[in-house]
Amino acid sequence: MRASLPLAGLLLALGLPFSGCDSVGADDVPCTACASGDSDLPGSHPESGGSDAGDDGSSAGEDSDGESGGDLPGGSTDDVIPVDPRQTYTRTWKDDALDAPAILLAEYGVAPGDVVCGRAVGDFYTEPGVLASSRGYPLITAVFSSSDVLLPSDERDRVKGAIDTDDDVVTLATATDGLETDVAEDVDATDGCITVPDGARYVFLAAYDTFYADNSDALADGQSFGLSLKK
Ligand SMILES: [Ca+2]
Ligand SMILES: [Ca+2]
Repeated sequence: MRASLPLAGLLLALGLPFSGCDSVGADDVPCTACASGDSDLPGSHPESGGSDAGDDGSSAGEDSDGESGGDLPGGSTDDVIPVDPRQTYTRTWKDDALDAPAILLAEYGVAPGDVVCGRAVGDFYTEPGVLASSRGYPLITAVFSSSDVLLPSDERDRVKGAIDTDDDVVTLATATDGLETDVAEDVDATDGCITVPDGARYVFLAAYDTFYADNSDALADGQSFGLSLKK
């Protein structure tokens, strides 16, 4: 067992994948093990054995935190990166969108070559009364970068140090005037694992949308919108 039962229970209680992500050794492994709550890896179920944890495993709701990063903002003891649903690194037009902040990977203990798994938590309203998760689109996209520079919102290639990865997510044209927003380097971060590319020091995250000013956090199940991160 690599983790204590309270942690396992906590992750499961949050609906987060517990096993698989931190044991992926190969590049570009599909993240089915991460996405599935009932992976067949040993130790993934707190109710199946686990007598080595030293307690009765019934304390799923307590605040014990077996990992570093427990003090990060986001209201969780896991590494959840908050994502304002109005933020993006893509081009916007006639839209009061917010600039996506540059997130220092080292702050989350992530370095090039690491396999990290991300999963959107919470939900947002893509317009009043419409949950983003109801659309069948990605929820969060990401782009790695060598620098923290984000160019003005009317430029298409805003992430100056963007670093390409194998996968691409196609972002949609702006709601107003239909300007193209898609760039080559970004990926769908809604639910999957990726190898952090060489040279990456930062990551930018965006809610997936065509118009950002009317977005708001849905606080689904009391959870702020964000990206749950596991190494
Ligand atoms: Ca919107
Ligand atoms: Ca793209």
